[in-house]
Amino acid sequence: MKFAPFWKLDTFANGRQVWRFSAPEAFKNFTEKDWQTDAGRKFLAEMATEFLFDKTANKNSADLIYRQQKLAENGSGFKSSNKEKGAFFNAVDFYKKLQDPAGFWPGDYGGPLFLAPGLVIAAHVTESPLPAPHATLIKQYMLNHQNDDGGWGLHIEGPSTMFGTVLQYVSLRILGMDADAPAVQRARKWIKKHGGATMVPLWGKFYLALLGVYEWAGINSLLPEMLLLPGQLPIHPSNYWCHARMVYVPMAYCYGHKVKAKPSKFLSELREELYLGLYSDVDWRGARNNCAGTDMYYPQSGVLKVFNKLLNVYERIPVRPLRKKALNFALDYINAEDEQTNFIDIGPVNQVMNTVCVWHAYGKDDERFKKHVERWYDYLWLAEDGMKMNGYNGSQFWDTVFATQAILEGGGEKDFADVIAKANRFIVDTQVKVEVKDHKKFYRHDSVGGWAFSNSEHGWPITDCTADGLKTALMLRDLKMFKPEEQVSDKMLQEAASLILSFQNKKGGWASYEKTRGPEWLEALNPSEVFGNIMIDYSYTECSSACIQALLKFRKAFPSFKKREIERSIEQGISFILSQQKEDGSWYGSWAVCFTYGTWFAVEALVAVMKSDLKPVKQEEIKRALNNAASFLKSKQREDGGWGENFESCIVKQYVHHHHSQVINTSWALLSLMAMEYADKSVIERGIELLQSKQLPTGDFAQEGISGVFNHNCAITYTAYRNVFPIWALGRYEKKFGIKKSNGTLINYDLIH
Ligand code: LAN
Repeated sequence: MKFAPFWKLDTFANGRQVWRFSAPEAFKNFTEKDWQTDAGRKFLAEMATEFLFDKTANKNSADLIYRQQKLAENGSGFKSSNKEKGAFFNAVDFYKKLQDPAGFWPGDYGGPLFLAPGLVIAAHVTESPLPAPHATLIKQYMLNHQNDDGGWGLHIEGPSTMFGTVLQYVSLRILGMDADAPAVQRARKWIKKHGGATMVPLWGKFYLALLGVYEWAGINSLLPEMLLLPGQLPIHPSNYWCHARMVYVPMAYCYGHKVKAKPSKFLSELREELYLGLYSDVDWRGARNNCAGTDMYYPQSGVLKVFNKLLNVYERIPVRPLRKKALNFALDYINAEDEQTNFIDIGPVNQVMNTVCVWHAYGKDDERFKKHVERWYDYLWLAEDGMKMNGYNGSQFWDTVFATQAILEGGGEKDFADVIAKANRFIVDTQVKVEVKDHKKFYRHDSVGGWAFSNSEHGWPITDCTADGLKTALMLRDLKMFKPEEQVSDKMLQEAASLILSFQNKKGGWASYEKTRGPEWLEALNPSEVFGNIMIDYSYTECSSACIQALLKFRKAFPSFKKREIERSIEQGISFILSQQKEDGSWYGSWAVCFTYGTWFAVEALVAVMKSDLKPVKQEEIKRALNNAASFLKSKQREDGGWGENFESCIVKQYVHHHHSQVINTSWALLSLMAMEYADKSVIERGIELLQSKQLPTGDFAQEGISGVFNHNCAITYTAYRNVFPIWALGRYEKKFGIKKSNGTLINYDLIH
């Protein structure tokens, strides 16, 4: 690696992580112009070749840049593992080397292919081009992930879609590739073969319209006035899932103002490249409801079609004062979200859209615009396949609480006390301590006591992040390793528990960020075409299980705090989980792949309640549910002793085997079986043997298939999972049965620790 050393991950105590480029001496202080000189171009081109990524064996990169740099920094990273100590110890001993001094584990959270194009387009529209070294590696990433047929998927593992292809096409052109470069030509061929860019789904149309290479007339009304409706009306955006809401607001702003990049020769060329005929001949109105078959996951409902027709009629002569008022409110809303999240915003989509809005409203010299641009880099991640845009500003908190629980499960606090101490610090620091400004005015749920998925600068608390934060904080408290002032205080533990209670839905389940607000029929208005279940925040098995587990643990530590309320809440939560079980004994997982994940969560909650002194009303039902879950898991065990689930499972909602066993699915299945003390131990033994056989000499595990998902259709990378879940499963095993030698004989665990 000659060029990677010029890239360095800057990390901060609050979990912020930003890749910085520091050029070698000869290129120091290079301006954008300098990079265009022969010497500059040569340097960049050579750098790009170092990030050529061979995806024939696996489309997933393995986060090698960060990992190799960190291991090199720690010196001892490449030593092979300690045979005496067993697989759990070695897995943790490796993983600890990747921990940041601030206590979290930085890592790749890429995967979706519609995120970086949003940034590239926003940078172009706002005439704030990305620095050449970043642009070079973003381009390389896109080229690396081009499918053999010339197109790009919705995410790195997916088949080509119009959405993925049009967005990468436009991005590659903006990033300086010629229209006749072979990769660009192949992409254009794909686009034309599938009907041209009028077939791109709504979000693609939106981005193209911002660029001025698609007409706003070709988009159904996004009616900013929706924000002025009474909040009680289900279609008011305050009732949507927060991600849909926070993306709707800047989209409506841009639509209302018909925001558009300054015309240029380049953009006129682009206009003529994307469609089947001449740009001037495109039937924009006729294109509004077009969507390529390759992309279609959630077709427009009849209700949405009627709704769109009505709105489009209004759009011919919108009521001026109303429009103005709505757009002003949208801008207030954007400013509030920016301020509440320190310009990180809830996610990568509204971050860049808000950037464009703020640029449109206040111009490039405004502080707010500059703050936005600074935060772009919080979303960019560098790996051996180039520079990608993460699905969030990182998964810092989530990975930290999982890693901590996994290490504690195997009694790792003795050998890894410093790892645990750092994680504890991070958990204490990232809890939300002050209420978000104007949170009621902008439809935010309370936040104090909660934890976000990434860090506190981002600050949107999530039900299960809060629950796992609370659970982990209680586990750390049980260790009695820390002074009271070093750990989450009793008061803040209680705040977390109260917040969890306040998040619970009437029917007993928990959604992701807020309570479910709108009715289920709102999904009929989902206009995205590519995502399912985005309109409201549904109750999820995973979120509900995490909340139940946390409340059960909390109740033990604080038996009299909101006693009745907590007991009722757990009881109702359990009913929800039971109601979600499928015929075959499994649970669908909404946030990772897939049934092994959902089942693991459900089983943990059911086992935890059965083990507690709270005697649930539905004991018999729980026992039956656990038995069925066991049969399900057993039925999916493979010849080699492992479990392997394909991302397809999430889409088709049926278990789909992967080509190979996967360490992550195997770990979830094993954790579930061990939690319920599955009687046929050979099933567990074979699974553990598979995990051990897959452990690399360093203690690491290879990156296999992609493991995260959202909205049923888009995959997302969780780099930490390949380490954390084997650690967890091995820890549980060794704690119970002792260290298993590779030849199958056990070593007594107590003699070693
Ligand atoms: C996430 C990341 C975290 C994830 C868990 C906490 C793991 C989960 O248990 C609950 C749901 C949640 C919070 C989640 C929801 C959807 C997110 C925010 C993401 C997968 C990260 C990216 C994704 C977001 C929607 C991507 C942008 C796309 C849109 C459709 C707006």
